[in-house]
Amino acid sequence: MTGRQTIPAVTDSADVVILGAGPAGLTLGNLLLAAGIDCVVLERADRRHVQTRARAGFLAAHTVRVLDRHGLSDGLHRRGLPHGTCEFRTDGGRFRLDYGALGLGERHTVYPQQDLVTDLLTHYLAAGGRIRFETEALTVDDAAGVRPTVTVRDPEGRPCRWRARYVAGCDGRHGAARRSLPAAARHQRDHGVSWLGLLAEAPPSLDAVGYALHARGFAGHMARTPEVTRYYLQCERGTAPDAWSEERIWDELGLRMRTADHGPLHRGRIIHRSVIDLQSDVMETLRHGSLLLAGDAASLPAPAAAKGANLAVLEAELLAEALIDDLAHGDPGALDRYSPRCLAHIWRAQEFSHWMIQLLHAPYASDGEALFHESLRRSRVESLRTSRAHQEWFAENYVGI
Ligand code: RFL
Repeated sequence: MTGRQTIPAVTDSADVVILGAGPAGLTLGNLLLAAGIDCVVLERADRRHVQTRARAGFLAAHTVRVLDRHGLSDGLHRRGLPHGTCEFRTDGGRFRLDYGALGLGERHTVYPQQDLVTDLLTHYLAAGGRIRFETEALTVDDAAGVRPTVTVRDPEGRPCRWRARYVAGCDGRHGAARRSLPAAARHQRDHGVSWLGLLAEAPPSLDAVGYALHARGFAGHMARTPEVTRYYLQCERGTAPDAWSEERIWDELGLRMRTADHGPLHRGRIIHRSVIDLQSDVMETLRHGSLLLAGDAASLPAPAAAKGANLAVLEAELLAEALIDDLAHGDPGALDRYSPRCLAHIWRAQEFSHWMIQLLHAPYASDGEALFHESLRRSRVESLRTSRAHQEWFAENYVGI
């Protein structure tokens, strides 16, 4: 924005302007609304898109407790499925870990992210929450100041501005909150691995999360609903989502999951596919003046350990507490404590996610130390198979947050 006349007028305001209607933004909106804090959610997509975007499915016990505490968990208790077992398939055979009976004794609840988002949105609207769909935030201006504004494009394509006391950046990895901050504010890592992420219209084939470690690459199996299963296939970086035919996908899943030894997969139509480059990042700090980050905008964990949506809900609760302490109780230190509180959880999740990535993927042949790394990996798998102490550690980190 340069010339003064190009800056659109401020047309509306709220104490907290929340960018993004994902798990982070909608959890935050519900908690602020319940505490009587004036807020609004600005969402780039339309309502249908927000309610049908299939992503996560494994909710940690802590996430369920947060949603329970705030009366947001009816749907997941009615339709979610408890889950506490994973199965590793390797050259040496298969073994199972009943992680729900190990570590802290916690299980996942399998509940599709789009259903959780629908529940959060329904609850927010029923409580009188304000939301603007098809309203894209373009920039967060004067985030360092006490009265920041957000420039948006409204559903008619017109630019306008919202004024806020605080802006909550819950608009994901590529949102306006991050774009308004210097690139140096981020620590990042590219794991060099890509997955073809698939949703199949087929019932789960295992009563466990399946992790297949194979010389051809990793393959994963994760239940979503009794009718839909998520699969992952490690693929070459740069693969187009539609490059593989359905037949090739099922054949490759069969090979890597060793169905000849362990039983067939239920095949079905592939209803969604995307290519995911495994990358992780963490923002140096989650507070930049009046701009506060939560969810994928704060930290992106590669999806190998299913942490992203769980961190988003945890951070939303901590951010709500901090904003309520600041705005309703006049505690000036509350927002300063928000970032260090979250970063401790974020780095724990990142470390475990990094460990999972190294467990699941063989080194590339171009890696000059491939044999060394592959031998370490085999030893790690063997330790996980045989050591109770290692299994306890795995369980605590796998389902914990
Ligand atoms: P979201 O869900 O991306 O929501 C952000 C929202 O912001 C909107 N938006 C904007 N709105 C206004 N102005 C702008 N400029 C905007 N830019 C974007 C978007 O339209 C969107 O509605 O972020 P949030 O709330 O931080 O939630 C994060 C989670 O969605 C994400 O971490 C998880 O989906 C990650 N993840 C998983 N996490 C788990 O905890 N368990 C899992 O089992 C799990 N499986 C997964 C996953 C992510 C996956 N992908 C897509 C890589 C499986 C996959 C395939």
